[in-house]
Amino acid sequence: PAKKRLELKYGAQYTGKRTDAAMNKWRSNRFGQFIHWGLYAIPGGVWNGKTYNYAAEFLKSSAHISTATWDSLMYKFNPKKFNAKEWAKMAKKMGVKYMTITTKHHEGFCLWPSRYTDFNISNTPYKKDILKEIVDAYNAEGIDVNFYYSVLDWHNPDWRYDIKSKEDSIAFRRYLDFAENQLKELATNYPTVKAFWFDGTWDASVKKNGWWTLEVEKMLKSVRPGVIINSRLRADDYGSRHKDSNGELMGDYESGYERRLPDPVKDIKVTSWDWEACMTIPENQWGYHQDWSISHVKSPLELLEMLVHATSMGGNFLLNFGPKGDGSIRSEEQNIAKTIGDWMAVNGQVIYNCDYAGLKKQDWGYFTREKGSNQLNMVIFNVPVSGLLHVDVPKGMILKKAHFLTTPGQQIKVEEIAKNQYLLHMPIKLYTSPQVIVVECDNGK
Ligand code: FHN
Repeated sequence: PAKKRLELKYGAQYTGKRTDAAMNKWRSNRFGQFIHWGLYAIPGGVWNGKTYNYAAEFLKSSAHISTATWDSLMYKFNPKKFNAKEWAKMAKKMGVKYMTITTKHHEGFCLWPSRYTDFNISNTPYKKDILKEIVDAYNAEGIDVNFYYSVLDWHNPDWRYDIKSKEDSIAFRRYLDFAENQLKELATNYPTVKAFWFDGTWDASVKKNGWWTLEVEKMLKSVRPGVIINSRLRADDYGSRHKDSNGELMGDYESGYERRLPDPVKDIKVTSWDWEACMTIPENQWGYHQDWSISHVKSPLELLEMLVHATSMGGNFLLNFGPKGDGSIRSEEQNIAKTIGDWMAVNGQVIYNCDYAGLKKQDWGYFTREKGSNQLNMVIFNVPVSGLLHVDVPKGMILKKAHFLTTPGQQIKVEEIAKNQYLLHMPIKLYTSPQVIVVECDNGK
């Protein structure tokens, strides 16, 4: 029997993908830079000479540092080497179309001069509105800026993990007002903000207040029409998160893919909604950590493959950077940005504005395609020793001609081997970067 639909007051507000201009732009961006920057960048995972291997932005908790001690890091926040224009230029060269920055992470420190707390940038030796400098510099490069906001807050005494008493519910209500005021302040004072990226919403206290998550979604959308909200903000009447109790996605896109991607074969269902995956370069470090030898550090090629993988399944890829306390960006991150950017400068057309192509996944790599285009893109990460690339097409689709993106004059042999099955003959040699083949096709609609 069909499951009965529940009447929800705080559930999904609509079904299906948003198709307005703001959402279409968000989707076409495909590649974004995540920036985790806060007081945790100063110790960088090291406290009293001891290195803590857990995520650097959790050092306060890993090293059992008192709130008063941690908060006093504020008086050391003076990034002498910070240059917003350099950050934005690096991002532009890497090929990102948007950037999402931690306006406030779990520690509670605000990168903007919030009137609702003293724990903010204006009380640091730096004093100036660093968030504004960053927004302006990125916008000047044509990069959309989105705001990350942690609802979980280790600084604010009214924050609660759960509501177990009358006192808890009074304090937490004050906290929710505080957070909503801050969000309204951000949306009002930074009018170019394109999206809000919520985090720290998994605790029982938030789940018991699903009404607030909807109120915030509505408030932001009324202050900033078109603004985009990730699913992580939301909880419904029953505390169901991301998806409501009827299984409908809440917010505008699914943001549960963290340090992982959907399986390209088993999880094809993700292509029917908007989603974004966020990724760290080391194993699990978002804020700056001095010692990257403690885990595997992903190579530019691994990261590029993830970006293509996400695009091939209709998702965005948000790659994280953790600037240092002095405002500079570590050389490892600069090198990664450069290598990815060099590839994107040549091949970006198979990422931006591209989507799931509707073809069966093959071992050599990924398909991407611009909606409605008669050009199919193949991005090859694993070249078979035979040089033969297998392609199964949906019924009615015909592959006509193919060439490497960079050498349009040189045809690659397209051989039809059986009904709806082709082999593309790729020259056998050593390739040192992901190759892009563009196939002209007839969709046979
Ligand atoms: O605890 C945070 C973590 O520091 C980081 O901000 C990530 C980004 O998605 N979110 C939380 C863990 O889910």
